[in-house]
Amino acid sequence: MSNEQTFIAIKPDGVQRGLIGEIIGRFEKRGYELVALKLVTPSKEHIEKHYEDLAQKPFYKGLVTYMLSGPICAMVWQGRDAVKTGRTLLGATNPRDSAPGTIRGDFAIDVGRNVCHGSDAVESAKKEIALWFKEGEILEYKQAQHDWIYE
Ligand code: YYY
Ligand code: MG
Repeated sequence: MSNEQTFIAIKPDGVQRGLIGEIIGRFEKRGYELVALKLVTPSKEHIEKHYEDLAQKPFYKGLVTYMLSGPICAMVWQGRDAVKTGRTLLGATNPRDSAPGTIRGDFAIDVGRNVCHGSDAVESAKKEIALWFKEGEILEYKQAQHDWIYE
């Protein structure tokens, strides 16, 4: 499906380190279509909801504090296999295991400062997009380069 959507966020460290353009560029150059984008400082409740599945993990409290430490660049990217390929572009959760050439493999060292978030499944992408964006904030348009990317 070439209209699969995934939620990608540049975490506070990525924003503060000036990596927004670099990260957006990787998705753009791969051929994905940006359909929503905003810079936000979410509430504690919002972050807790976003990471609710991890509430019992020992790193949860630190994760929430980290995610509240500055603006987050929230995005929706669209294209064929956007969820799976988005995760590939990000690299492994722990940058120690992320291959060079991936975002985390190129720009991060510690798991608790891993620069970016990406949905891990189509279902969670739908939930995350609904949590971070209102309906009117997600655009529908045909990328000018569409027919040069898809056969
Ligand atoms: O989806 P992804 O971000 O790759 O990993 P998750 O298992 O969903 O964990 C979310 C987030 O939690 C991760 O990006 C960093 C942080 N974290 C951590 O600080 N320490 C761990 N051992 C595992 C995850
Ligand atoms: Mg995750």
